[in-house]
Amino acid sequence: MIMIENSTMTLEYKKRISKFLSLILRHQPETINLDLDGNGWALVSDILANKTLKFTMAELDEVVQTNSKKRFSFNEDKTKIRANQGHSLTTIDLDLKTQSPPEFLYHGTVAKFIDAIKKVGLQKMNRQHVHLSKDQETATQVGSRRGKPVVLSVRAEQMESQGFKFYVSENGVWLTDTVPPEFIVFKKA
Ligand code: HQG
Repeated sequence: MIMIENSTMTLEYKKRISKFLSLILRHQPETINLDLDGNGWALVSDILANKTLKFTMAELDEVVQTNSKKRFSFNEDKTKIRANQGHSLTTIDLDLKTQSPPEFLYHGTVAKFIDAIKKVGLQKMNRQHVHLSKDQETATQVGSRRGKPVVLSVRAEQMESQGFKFYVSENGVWLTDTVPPEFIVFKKA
């Protein structure tokens, strides 16, 4: 077994742990028989005891602190951990507070989805919410995960004035339930 010192954790190893945490905290806790409470919290001790991917508390701490998107949070005494957003598990209630959005929010996607989005708007697909970014740079990065990015502008303030609710996750992602096509600005390709 390769021992990895806290201070010398490679980016690759951190990414492996981060992906593992996303899997068990957002999508499939059953892969390691992990219990999540109604608000998405798991016991850190349960995670460290898992047999699939071994790491120490110091390594977990480093992954949580240095994660570029702040995907995970500890509770105050670091006995519990949860994902800040992105769940596909429908039973998790993150207890998000509504917030008033800026005039525009942005959504990064790719060209092959545009026809469908024009017809039915932005949908949650496999997640609990539609994810929106506060700036075009972030939306460009989100879209780039799937290919050449297309950034859509969403008239968020106008949506709110018509009764749509917006939330912000712990790590600054704007969330809403759906964005009907009439609130989306489709630029010509
Ligand atoms: C598209 C990552 C067809 C949508 C990112 C997207 C983000 C539609 C895909 C976070 C559609 C869903 C979320 C419709 C939406 N017809 N396609 N009506 N409506 N789509 O991954 O927003 O690394 O569930 O454009 O950085 O891409 O996980 O959502 O392409 O913050 O922390 O369907 O995931 O963060 O894909 O990404 P996703 P997303 P993490």
